This record gives sequence, structure tokens and C-alpha cells, in this order.
Amino acid sequence: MDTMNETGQKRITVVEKVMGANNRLAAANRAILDAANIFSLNIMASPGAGKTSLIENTIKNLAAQFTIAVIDGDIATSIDAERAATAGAVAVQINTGGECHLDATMISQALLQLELTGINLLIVENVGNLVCPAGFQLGCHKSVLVASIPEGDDKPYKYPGMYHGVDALVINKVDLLPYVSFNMEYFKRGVEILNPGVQTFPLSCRTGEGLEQWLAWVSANVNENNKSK
Ligand SMILES: Nc1nc2c(ncn2[C@@H]2O[C@H](COP(=O)(O)OP(=O)(O)OP(=O)(O)O)[C@@H](O)[C@H]2O)c(=O)[nH]1
Ligand SMILES: [Mg+2]
Repeated sequence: MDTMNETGQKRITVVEKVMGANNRLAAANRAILDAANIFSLNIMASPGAGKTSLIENTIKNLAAQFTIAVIDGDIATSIDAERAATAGAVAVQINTGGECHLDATMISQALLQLELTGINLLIVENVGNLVCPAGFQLGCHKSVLVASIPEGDDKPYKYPGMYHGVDALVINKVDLLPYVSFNMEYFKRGVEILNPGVQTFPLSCRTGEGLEQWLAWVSANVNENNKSK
């Protein structure tokens, strides 16, 4: 709502208007995905946490079961989309031109570039950032945060907006636990305060430890989505 302050200046709530427009477009994206019977994940994380590594592992393990597409958001390159394509998915690159997050408009443009018929699973890799992506709905069915051991155990406390809003949490790079000072108890306590009971998958994209539980969760969601249609 626009408001008038005490000096008579009109304060226009531009942010609310922008977010409202984004959310409407996100709902339209969801309708397109639902009509095509596609289950979708929005993968968010800080730079280098292992989003693309997790996506590669997911494609390699589930490509025999599902047809998988990837929309890769990156500030400037197509490196990650190429990695997803090499792993066996149809991949579309979005270069945000410096923007620190994907938004619903970008996803709607990317969806136009995909042949949606036959796709079961769409994975969106958001731009590496623990702040901005949390504020922009894309229309995906579930949002996933990939935390990683070397980032430190204080991240839930420092980036509450991101930890609060996600449907699942991957804790990647557990193979580095012996080498990094990371108090899992302290980390999980922070997560529990912000997002009680959130489904959590400690794993290593490098060694494969813990991947099975993650793959089972993704498969169950895709199968559930197929059943509900
Ligand atoms: N030790 C270890 N390294 C990992 C693991 N997963 C990913 N890495 C490494 O971490 C680095 C970053 O991985 P990416 O998958 O590119 O990370 P990302 O989140 O997609 O990075 P951006 O897209 O640049 O934000 C690479 O050098 C990976 O090989 C893991 O489980 N253990
Ligand atoms: Mg990446």
C-alpha cells in the first residue's frame, strides 16, 4: 500500500509491487509445469557449495528412471549448463547479466526454450548466493538449500531468510568433516530454530556417501507428482 509520510511525501511501495508481479508470474510458471506433469526443484546455495555437483549426481543416477531438464542460472557463463548436459540432461542456460538471483520472468523465458512434453523432473540451479534467491519465488514445487561443510557451522544464524524458507536441506561435502572445524550440533540447532523438522540430507557428492537418501527423496517426489495427475 502506498503511504504518505509526515512531510507529505508519498512513499511508493515499489518493492511490494515488484514482488507481487514476480509471485503472479511464479504462479503462472507453476501452472505450466503442472499442466506438463513436471516436478520441479529450485536449488539454492552459496557459490561453490556443490549445486552443480549435486545436479550432476542426480542426473547420472536418475536419468534411467526419469527425463530430466535443467535450467541453470549464472551471472555470466554457461559452464554449469554444459556440465548438466554432459551428465545427460536437457539444459538451458540463463545468464542473469549481473543479477544475484533468478526470478520468475527468467524462468518463464527458459521454459519457452524447453520441449516440456515427456520431462518428469526440472531442476533449476539458482545463482550462488545465500541472500537474494530466497526472496524470489520461481514457481518450483520444492526449494532446496545446499549447505556445505567448508562454509562453516554458523551459516543458519547468519542467513536466516534462506534457511527458514526451504523444503529440504542438503549438507554437502561431509567427506571434509575430518579436516574442517564444523560443529554439526551447533549447525543443526540453528537450522531447527529456523526450520523445525526440515528434511536434511548430509552427503558427499565426491564420495557418494548419503546420496542414496537424497535420490530416494527426489524419486518419491517425482513419482508422487506423476500419481497425482
Ligand atoms: N570435497 C568435496 N568437494 C566437493 C563436493 N561437492 C562438490 N565439491 C567441489 O566443490 C567445488 C564447487 O562445486 P560446484 O558443484 O561447482 O558448486 P556450485 O554450488 O555449483 O558452484 P557455483 O555454481 O559456482 O555457485 C568443485 O571443486 C567440486 O568438485 C563434495 O562433496 N566434497
Ligand atoms: Mg554451479
